[in-house]
Amino acid sequence: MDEKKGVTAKQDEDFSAWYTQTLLKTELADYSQVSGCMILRPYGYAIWELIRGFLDAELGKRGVENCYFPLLIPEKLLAKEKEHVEGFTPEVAWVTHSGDSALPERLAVRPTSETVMYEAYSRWIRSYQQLPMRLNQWVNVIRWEFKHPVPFLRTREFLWQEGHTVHPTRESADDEVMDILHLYKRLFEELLAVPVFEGRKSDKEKFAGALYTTSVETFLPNNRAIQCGTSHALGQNFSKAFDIQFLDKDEKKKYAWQNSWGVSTRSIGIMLMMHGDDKGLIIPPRVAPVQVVVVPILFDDSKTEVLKASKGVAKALKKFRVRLDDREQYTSGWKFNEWEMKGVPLRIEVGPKDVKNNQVVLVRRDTGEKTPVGVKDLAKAVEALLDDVHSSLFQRAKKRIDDCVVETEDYDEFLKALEDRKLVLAPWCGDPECEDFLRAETKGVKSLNIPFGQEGVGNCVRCDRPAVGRAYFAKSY
Ligand code: 86X
Repeated sequence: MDEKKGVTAKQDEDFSAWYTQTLLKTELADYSQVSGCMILRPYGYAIWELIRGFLDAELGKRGVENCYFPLLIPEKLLAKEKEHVEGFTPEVAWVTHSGDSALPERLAVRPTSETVMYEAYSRWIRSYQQLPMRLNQWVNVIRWEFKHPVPFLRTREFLWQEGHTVHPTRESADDEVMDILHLYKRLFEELLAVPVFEGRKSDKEKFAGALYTTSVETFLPNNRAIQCGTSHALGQNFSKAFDIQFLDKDEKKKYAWQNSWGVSTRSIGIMLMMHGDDKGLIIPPRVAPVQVVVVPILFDDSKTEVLKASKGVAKALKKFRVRLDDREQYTSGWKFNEWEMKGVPLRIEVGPKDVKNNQVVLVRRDTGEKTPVGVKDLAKAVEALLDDVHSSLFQRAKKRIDDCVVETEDYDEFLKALEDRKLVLAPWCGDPECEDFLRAETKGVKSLNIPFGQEGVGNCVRCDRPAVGRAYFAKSY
């Protein structure tokens, strides 16, 4: 028999070893020959497809249409919005040759699609009647980073959706920024069971091409914060650079108001880190490629009945993503370990005694709790249990994060909490210079975001000038 071992690294001893070992052993992802570029195996890619399914349905309701713009961006076009590209230039990958001959103009491999999309928008948009225009694309992008890669969280190539919308007024654009931000919060909380906090990015941390940037952020079990998604108000910065003007109702030509927003495959890594344990992954039910695994417990004298009953169980659960593991070369114990490691939220054991009693045993991955259930109530019980696994995972993560929050107005306490790897909430002026000082004094701590509606909370924790709100700070990815 195959003696494939489970996860041996322990979260408490070496979280990053636990993480990479788990990804590899569960066949979710793999390394490739290019540093920073990873393989998404079917089990991992299925999670991305479920995320996409949720967002496509929600974006569709909002009148967002999917499209595809080219991977390659001429240098001239990329350079057109110098201000926002400048800081990123070392990360741009270039196509320079076909065969042995140099191209007349080198082509950037898209690091993001503002320039290539907005060049077309300037040719397409003429009238207020075309607005708002809302396009989205699901694509790969490349950013040639030099920090050490972390699967899903920091890779040179990743998949994302990027939405790019055009509005006739500032109000229409502002409303959408918040609507998409709330949608991202729902994606993380209702699908991935990852608690997030919404807020506005500091001037230092916002996208340079934006008027303002909003984000959802979270705090991982290894005491590092991470950005989960961003929704930007671009104002008229790009419409002026790319000449995107429309004739309004009042017959005046106006520059359009634009937004862009994105969520990437990083969301998968965040979810996996948030919920896993020393046995391996725990995948929240709504994004689990396999929600229920049925494992027959086979003995020579009852094999036929048990297999038949197991098939019936799998059939009765067709509306879930169910898998019948009837492989005969593995013991049921081996299968339990394998599916636990792979993070399947619910296991159904079917043994000879269960068949006699017309019942099965449900086992939760998150708590290990076992519940016998009669076969006629099965679909209902499974549905309820999956919902309960989702809320338990969310609550457990929420509590862990809340327990790490330190709220303070005192600078010494602030520094101490950051040193202790807490998630710190403190009144802050928001000034880029103050953020530079903070970063220098704390070995790289950044502001995450500034939750909305926190104005008038006193004075900045560091410089004592009036605070613009309370900001979250932590060591982050
Ligand atoms: C910023 C902004 C924005 C659409 C999003 O965050 C959501 C979806 N785009 C992306 N950004 C860059 O503009 C950028 C540009 C270049 Cl040239 C680069 F090499 C890296 C970049 N990284 C981020």
